[in-house]
Parts: sequence; structure tokens; C-alpha cells
Amino acid sequence: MGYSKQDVDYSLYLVTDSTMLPQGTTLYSQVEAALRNGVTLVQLREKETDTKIFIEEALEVQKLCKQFKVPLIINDRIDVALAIDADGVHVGQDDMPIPMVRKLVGPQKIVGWSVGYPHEVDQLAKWGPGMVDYIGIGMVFPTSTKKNPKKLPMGPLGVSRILDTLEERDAHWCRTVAIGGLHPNNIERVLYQCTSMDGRRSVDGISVVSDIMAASDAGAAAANLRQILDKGRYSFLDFSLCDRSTDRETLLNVANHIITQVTESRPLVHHITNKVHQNFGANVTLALGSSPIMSEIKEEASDLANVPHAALLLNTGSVAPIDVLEAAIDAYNAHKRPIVFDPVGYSATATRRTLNDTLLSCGQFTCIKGNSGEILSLAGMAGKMKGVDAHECECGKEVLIQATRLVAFKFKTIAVCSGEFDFIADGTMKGAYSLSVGSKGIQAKDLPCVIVENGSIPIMGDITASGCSLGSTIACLLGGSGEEANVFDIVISAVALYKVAGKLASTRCQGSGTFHVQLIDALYQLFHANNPRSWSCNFEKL
Ligand code: TPS
Repeated sequence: MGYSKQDVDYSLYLVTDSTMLPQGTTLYSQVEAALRNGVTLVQLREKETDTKIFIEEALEVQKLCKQFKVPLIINDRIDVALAIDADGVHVGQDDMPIPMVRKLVGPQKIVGWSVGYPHEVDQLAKWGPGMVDYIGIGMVFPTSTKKNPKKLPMGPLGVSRILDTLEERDAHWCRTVAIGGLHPNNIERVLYQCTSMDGRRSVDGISVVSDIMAASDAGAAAANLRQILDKGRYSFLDFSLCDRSTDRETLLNVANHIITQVTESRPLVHHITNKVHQNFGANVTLALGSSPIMSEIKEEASDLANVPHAALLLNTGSVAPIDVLEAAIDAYNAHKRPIVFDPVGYSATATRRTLNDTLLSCGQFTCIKGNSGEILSLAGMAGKMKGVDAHECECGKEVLIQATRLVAFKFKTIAVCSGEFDFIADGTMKGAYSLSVGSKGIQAKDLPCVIVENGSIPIMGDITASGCSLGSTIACLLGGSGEEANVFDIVISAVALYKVAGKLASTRCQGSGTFHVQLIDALYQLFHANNPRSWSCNFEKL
């Protein structure tokens, strides 16, 4: 073989399919172009080719791979792999059982397995080392390459779950690649979001079929993927993330600076939100020197995201069609503009949960904001919620801090859990990602977390959409920020501003009706006075 199994580089794994070759290209020419541009592993997967031709092609591709010192894996056809003495085989769950495969190919060959569920990892862990060398985790996203797929796309969270299981089962020998619907527009996000909870593991590589095989310039396609893999930082915002502030004094100075920037830039805050919140959210946005637009027109999402200082608030309280929501997420991610996600009543019903999970799997959110019930369920720490309103949780602060950090870690976002105390955790890791080593040991419990407190404001719960408008406030401040900003500081500033306004309004109002009006007045006054040093709230840093 000329190399040791341990040294195999899984980073960019090409799986072939001759049925999608563009005119003027051949299987050989596409593989060659890909190998010249950074592919590190090749799998021949020719479902519709007769055995004789398959063997001829395999021998040709094998010569090519040897020239580039890249191992060649054969899909499914153990007989072909043995006949040409390939470097390994890849089988799916419905193909020949792994112990038989291993018995046939012997201990030296690479054996790969397609895996979609944690129980399959349990199985490979039971077999122990020497059976499965690597797994293809998928499908991550929908793909038309695999005909009649038996599994649903698992999203980045599903990949992380598989990585978790490998760690829990101590299957350290088993390497991993993610596969299914991977393209340059989503690979950075997959590499960034998919890590095990113990911070020790991320995928060892990515595997693609159509992105290279169906490309008119396979070399350019491979080079582009290679560049993403080597980049190591997912810049999902068009402003750079500077270091975070450390003390109250600096934080309030930062808040002052952010409000000045919002005043100057007058951000466009695109709301896709529930009907109850629309009017109030628009008024809160205007009070904060920003322009609201309540658009659910799919076709204009990209134009809106392209407006300087645009930000998106996505609130799933009453829901726009899924294609509208997905188009908006795509557009704001593509233009590197912030998205605040408010998964209202996240797990109140199975339908809501599925919808929110679908949205969570299709984008990178700058901030995820929820009440205690929503954050607990997103963290996987709560049973069914009773309704969509914030209900005071029986659990203590420690549990909510843990849940907020878990959400921040899982989605690599700024997580906000609002309530009497607001908890804000930063899981962004400044966009850093790397193959294999996860978050380099950083776990949810290590994430920076701040508690903002200003005494209880019970009347907040007596008006509609008060929680949703915290989302509007965060979106205004994120949208308005300039060249250099720290998203954690921006979100803390927004939460503090909203809390101080709530307290002020509660002392001025006569009941819930006037509280509504007073809250908008208080936001307007605090914003225009721009004197955060006078804000009464406390910050506790953990
Ligand atoms: C390493 N598989 C899962 S999704 C998919 C395939 C072929 C299609 C992806 O196409 N893992 C490895 N090899 C395999 N053959 C599989 C899994 C099975 P596209 O990239 O065009 O979306």
C-alpha cells in the first residue's frame, strides 16, 4: 500500500458518479483534475456500470491515485476491490455486513461504513478497533445524488450527535467524514457547528460527489473546497470580531459606542415575525433609530440582506411558509448579515419543534433568543412546554446558565435566555473551526456567560410581544454595528437597554395598557439620551 492506515488524510474525500459528468469530461479527467487540486481520498462509486467496464475504469483511476499517492476505495463491490487490490472498500448499512467485509479484505485494507444513527456507532464500538476504520456521516443535507434515500437529512446537529456517540463509546480509532448535500455555501458552517460536546472531536474531513463530479471545472471546484478546509475561520458576519469587554465600565462604554453607530447607520431591521408582534416590533425598532420592514416576500430577501446594515429577526410565533424562511436565512448568511432567531414555543408541539429544527439546521444564527422554557428545550433539558408564553421556571439560576451555555455551544451562537434574570452565553469561538480536534477541548461549561439583572418586572408578562421585542432590540443593535465589534458585547448591550427600559416603564405606567406605551417611550428616551453609564442594571460575569 505504501502508507499506513493511520496516516490516511480524510480531509477532502471525492466519491465518484459517472452519471452526472458534464459534457466534454470523463470520469478519468474529473478525478485527475480533482487530485491535482487537493483531493486526498477517492472512492469509485459506480452503481450503474457493468462489472467489466467498472474494473477497467478502476484500474485506470488506480494508476492515477498511485501517481498522487492517494488511496483508492471501492464502493460496495468487495469483489472488484479484491480483484484490483484497491486500498479499501466502503459499504452502506444495507450492503454486506462489516465483519464479513473485514474477513474478506483482511486487516490491512481500509473499511468505511455509512452511518446515520447513534445506535450504528454503538455497534461499531462493540466491534472495537480493526473493524471499521472510518464512517461517512450523512446525509447532512438533502441531495439528489443518492436515489431513494432511506434516511432524512440529519443537519449539523445530527452530525454532532454522531461525534458525541463516538466519544461516549471511546471509539477513538474511528475517523469521520460528513457527506450529503455539501457545497461551498454550507461547508464552512458544517465544519464550524459540528463538534462533540466534550470539545474533543470534529469531522476529519468532508466527502462530496456532485460538487466535483458535476462541475464543469472539477479542478476549480476541488481547489475551492480545499481552500475552505484550510481556512479555519468562518466569517459569518461582515464585521470583524474584536476582543470582548471585561468590566462594567468598558461594557457601558461599548454600549454607548454601539448606540452612536446605530444612530449614524440607521439599520434596516427585517422582521419575519408573528402577527401579534408585528406592530409593536415595528414601533420598538423605530424608537431605536432603526427602520423596520415586515417582509415575507421570498424574492426580495436577497435585496434586503444586501442593504448596508441590514439585520434579520426571525420569530417563529406564527409562521411564514418554510421556503420564505429558508430563503431569508440563505440570503442573510450569504451577505454575512446578522440573524436573530426566536424559536417561539420551541417544543410546545411536534410541528413547532420540527419547523424550528429545520430552520436551525439550515443556517448560522448570530443570536438565538428564548425564554427559559425555550432555552431549556433547545438545550435538551426540558420536557414539553405548556404554551408559548414565558413561564417562570421552577428551576434555579444554575440550571438556566447551564442550558444557555449548551445552546450557545450547540449552535455556535450567542444564546440569550430572558426572564427575571437574563443569561447571555457566547459560543461563537470567534468563528474558529478545525478538522478532527473539535473546539480544542473547550466545552459548554467553559463558555463566557453574563447575567443581566435589574429586579423583577412582573408587568412585562402582562403585555403581548414583550419577549419578541427584545429580539427586535438585539437585531437593531447588531444591524447598526460597524467595522469592529464584538457580537457578545452588542447582545449584552441590547439586553441591558431593554431591561432598563422595562424597569423605567414599569415605574411610570398605571397598568398594562400604559406600560406598553411607556416601554416604547423609555426605549426612545434611553436610546436618544445614549448615556449607558446611568443605566441601573447589574452585570455579573461568569
Ligand atoms: C464516505 N452516501 C451518503 S450521501 C451520498 C452518498 C453516496 C451522496 C452525496 O452526494 N459516505 C461515504 N461514501 C458513501 N458512498 C456514502 C457515505 C453514501 P452529494 O455530495 O452530491 O450530495
